[in-house]
Amino acid sequence: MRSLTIVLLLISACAAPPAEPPSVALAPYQPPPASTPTPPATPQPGTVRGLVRVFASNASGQSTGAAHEAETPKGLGGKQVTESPTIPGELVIGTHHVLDRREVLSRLESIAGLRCTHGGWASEHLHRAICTEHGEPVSREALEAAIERLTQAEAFRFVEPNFVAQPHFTPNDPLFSRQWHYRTMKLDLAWTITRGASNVVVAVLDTGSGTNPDLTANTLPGIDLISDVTTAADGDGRDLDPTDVLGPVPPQQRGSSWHGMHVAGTIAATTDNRLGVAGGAPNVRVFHVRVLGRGGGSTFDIATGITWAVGEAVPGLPRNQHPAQVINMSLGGTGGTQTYASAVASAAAAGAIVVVAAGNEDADTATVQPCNNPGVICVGAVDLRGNATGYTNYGREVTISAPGGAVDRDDDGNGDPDGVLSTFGDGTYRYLEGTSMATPHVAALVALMKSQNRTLTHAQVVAALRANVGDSRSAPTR
Ligand SMILES: [Ca+2]
Ligand SMILES: [Ca+2]
Ligand SMILES: [Ca+2]
Repeated sequence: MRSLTIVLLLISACAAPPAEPPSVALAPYQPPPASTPTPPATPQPGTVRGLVRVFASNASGQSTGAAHEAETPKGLGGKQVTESPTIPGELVIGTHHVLDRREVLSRLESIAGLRCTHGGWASEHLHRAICTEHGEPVSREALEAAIERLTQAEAFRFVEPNFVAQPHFTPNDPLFSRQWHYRTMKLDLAWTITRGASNVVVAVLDTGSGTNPDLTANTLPGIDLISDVTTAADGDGRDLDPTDVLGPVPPQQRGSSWHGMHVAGTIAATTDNRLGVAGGAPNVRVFHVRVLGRGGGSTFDIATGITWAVGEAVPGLPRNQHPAQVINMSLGGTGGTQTYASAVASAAAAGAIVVVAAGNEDADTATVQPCNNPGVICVGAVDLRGNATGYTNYGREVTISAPGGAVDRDDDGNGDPDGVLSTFGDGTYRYLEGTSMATPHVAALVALMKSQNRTLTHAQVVAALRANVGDSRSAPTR
């Protein structure tokens, strides 16, 4: 079905778009900087003893992707970028023959009624005209009408407005060149339209928070909703400190997996700050809802997280002061249908979009919760080439696919694993792979969309996503 090759016209209503097609070129190899994104040290398989698991791994564990046919995705599907703004009152005029400035201005006035001054040459056959009316630049509409008349009269070889061209936003974060996963989604094109609104908030329901200076500025206060003391491993049940103390994934019994920190960094790592990585929605904000602890988490705690995140009253808890418009859940299992349905309905009623992972078992999503809840956007994983990864789950429940990476591959030959590079809670940056990593790419994209239009519903978001993806026969829906 669909791999996420996004052109983001959907969020471009009031945009200042780029003048050129986006670059998808991958960066050449560079020697590792001081803040080296460390290749995976220990396997973190997705399976844990709890009902609900994270969908990530930093070592493939799957030796073959043979279940998926390799095919290059089609790309942009013929979508056009929104027309650029123009410089008021200005025209660029191409001529067949060398004309002097008076002749150009004379034709503009006699044929189109335009009063202009000559604004110089780009070549002997390329002139600029600056046209005014009552001391103001001629309006865009009047210029368009004049261009029509001049074209009809064949006054020149061509006449067109002087358009504003802009560079694609390339953040100065030193590790951005290794974040191939944003470029394959064409998020760099999206960033010329919006980098997100600071009042759009994404809740990350996952393992808890850690410390990474590249994420701090975009992080709002969160909550620890793990009700079972053993699972929580922080000495108590629910509390207002989402700091992670123990990862959910054996065999690591000490320290965190920093799964939630990695997910949060993909959404909103501080961007263009000359440090570390970029985030997918650079100016939106995130908060951590700690729902996964030792061995995983419970569907009850996750449901609590959803309702609290969107600002609903939860007896016994202070109300969330910064309700989320988007919820990221890079987790799942095979139970809890009614519990998820109830919580997801609450999110929908609050206008929030719920984005979840499809899972990493190379299996059908029919029974995967909450992926199979019709109210969520369920995300599969593709690799650097846009093909389904060997691990991704697949099925008609998968809404869309996004870069999840493959850490045992180096298809771009840059010497680094083709995983998703993001923040860890110990201040480092790591490559991970998984539908867990694909999901926050879509959550970030939805946050950008919400930044442009806060009223977008689940159905509208899904329709917009589906209208702007490339097809790939190998992507994870069958
Ligand atoms: Ca606690
Ligand atoms: Ca950064
Ligand atoms: Ca690579």
